[in-house]
Amino acid sequence: MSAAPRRIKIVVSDFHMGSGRRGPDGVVNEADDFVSDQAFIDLMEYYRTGEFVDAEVELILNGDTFECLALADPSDPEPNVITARKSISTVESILEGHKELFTALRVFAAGDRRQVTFMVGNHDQDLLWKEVQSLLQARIHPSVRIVEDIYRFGGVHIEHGNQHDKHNRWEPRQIFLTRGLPEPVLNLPWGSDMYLMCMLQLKRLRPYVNRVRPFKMAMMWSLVHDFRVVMRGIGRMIAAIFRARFRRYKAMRITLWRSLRMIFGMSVYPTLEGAARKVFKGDDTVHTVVFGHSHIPMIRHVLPGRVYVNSGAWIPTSNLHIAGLGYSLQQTYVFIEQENGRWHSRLKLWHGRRVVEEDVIL
Ligand SMILES: [Mn+2]
Repeated sequence: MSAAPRRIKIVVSDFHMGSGRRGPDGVVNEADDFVSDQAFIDLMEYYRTGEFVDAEVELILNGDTFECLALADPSDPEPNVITARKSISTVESILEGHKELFTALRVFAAGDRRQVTFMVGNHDQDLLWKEVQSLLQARIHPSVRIVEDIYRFGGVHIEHGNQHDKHNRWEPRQIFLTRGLPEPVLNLPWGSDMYLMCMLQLKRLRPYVNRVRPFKMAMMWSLVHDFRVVMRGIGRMIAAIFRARFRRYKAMRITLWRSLRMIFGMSVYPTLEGAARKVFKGDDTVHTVVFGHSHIPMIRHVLPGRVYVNSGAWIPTSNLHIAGLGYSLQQTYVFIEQENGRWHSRLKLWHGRRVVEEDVIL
């Protein structure tokens, strides 16, 4: 008599993988924040061997796996006009820059009882193109699944989370813009558009800009210690907002009013607890909500018997909050297992097995 195989789902998110930590010329590429290739390769190996060799394991990469926004070509005058062709070349450069990781992903996906699923996030909205989805299936495995919005099974609700954050939310009824354009382009959220049109230049100047939390304290710190760059950033933002009003393609223009509404409604890096509560209230059958996006790993019983888990992010973070002061890299993931017919989730920290050295990101 053989026991039924264990059923497990592993959720990770926010890898923000770029074109590799080293450029083709061998020079360090500061734009790539992801240095956990070996650790993740080890995690995938761990969950397909030993006690898990016969288990049914699904690996869910819950959005922002690919850092497509930061890979915009600096010489491109319209980085926010993202065609399928541009997205393919961006994703190809990420597959190339993290070759070993994707080879390991291919090995993982090839198993009969294993599945690889990509969710779409706001930094890898490019995965919405059918052409990009086919590319991933061709390069990794034909069984690879891409979920564009929400993934639900047995009372578990998984999504990246940006759709609950108005700055980074895209319009689900119109994911591409076509009117008045020579070819379809991604309909970017306001946050992605501004990231491309001003934050990116700032990131080239201060590569850690997106890795310091909380946002308010990072602003205060920078006002005191890096005044000129803050002023430059604000100047660029104002210029970008004004220019957004007069763009070549009408469908891509952003009114001043819309930008002002976004800026004054700002809550940068929310924990998304409120959004989780809303999902629970909207559906009685959901007992677990899993998000990424916030980069803040957490597990909370927001309502009796119902749990919200955030998978965190696999990129280094500088925390300026007094309660968690310092620089850290927490390779967190959500471990979901079916026990007696019900899915139970836990937040875990991957320590890796063979990692004895790593690139330093400062
Ligand atoms: Mn995100």
